[in-house]
Amino acid sequence: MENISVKKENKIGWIILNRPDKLNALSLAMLTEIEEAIKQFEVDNEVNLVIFTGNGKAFSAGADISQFKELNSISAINFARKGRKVMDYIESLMKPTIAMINGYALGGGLELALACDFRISAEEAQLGLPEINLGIYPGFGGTQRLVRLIGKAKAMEMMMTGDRISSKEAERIGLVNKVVPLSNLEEETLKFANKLLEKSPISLAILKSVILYGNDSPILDGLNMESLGWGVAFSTQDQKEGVSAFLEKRKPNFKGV
Ligand code: CO8
Repeated sequence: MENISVKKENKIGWIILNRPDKLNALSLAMLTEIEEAIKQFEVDNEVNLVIFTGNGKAFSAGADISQFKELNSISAINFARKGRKVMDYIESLMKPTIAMINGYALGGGLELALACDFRISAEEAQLGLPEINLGIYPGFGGTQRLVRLIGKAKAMEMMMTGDRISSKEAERIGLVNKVVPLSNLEEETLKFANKLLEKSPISLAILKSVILYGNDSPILDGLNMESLGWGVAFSTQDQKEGVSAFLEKRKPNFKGV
């Protein structure tokens, strides 16, 4: 891969955006590589969780603006749809995902982080959706995901002013889960990841679908999904293991089946 680097370590799949000289701007080629990496991690039994981060001083400064010059209305829609497709794919991955925000997370870069389940940010990072300053607006799902995550007022403020906010402010408004100094970012992210890795991967997968799809449905449908998911969880060996471990006063050993 030319624009990202990928590695597997201790059940974690890493996707590291790797165009540091361009602040990890998301080109069409990079989006394709991210999609490919997700495709591999999706079916890899040695990967139970995926972490995105950036090489250098940015997580990602957004879609590659240099590619905008060639766009007309049709190709702009295609660019946006390509990005959206990749973000939707990330969001729907049945394994937990974490954006480890090491620096600027702007525009499409923040939209990528929004498609992840969790965001852990370096104190030094800045977040924003500055597209309005280019005469456009977020096009990789941000207009919808940000509103759902932090509510309309703050989301509209971020999108309509284009102002960047600090990680601390992002934490205050519920945009990021945790803020830590850059020097501890990887350690703290791994601590968080390891908590998730101790759980049953299959229960996490069912829970993630119930939360994601339930959240976008009328509440009765969501509640029904919750009950049905419960039934599915009870058909797994991990559920038997979890209950047995509790009764036998030991730590469960979940296998993801
Ligand atoms: N695209 C392409 N190149 C970029 C981008 C970008 N988004 N951001 C930075 N770069 C490049 C710079 O051009 C520069 O390249 P070079 O050295 O060749 O001149 C290099 O990265 C370093 O950047 P700076 O010199 O600007 O670094 P600074 O530390 O001075 O500034 C900033 C950092 C503040 C992050 C600044 O680079 C900046 O404002 N970047 C643009 C941020 C932005 O506007 N992002 C939104 C992009 S649009 C978007 O994401 C839309 C998503 C939906 C798209 C739908 C498809 C149509």
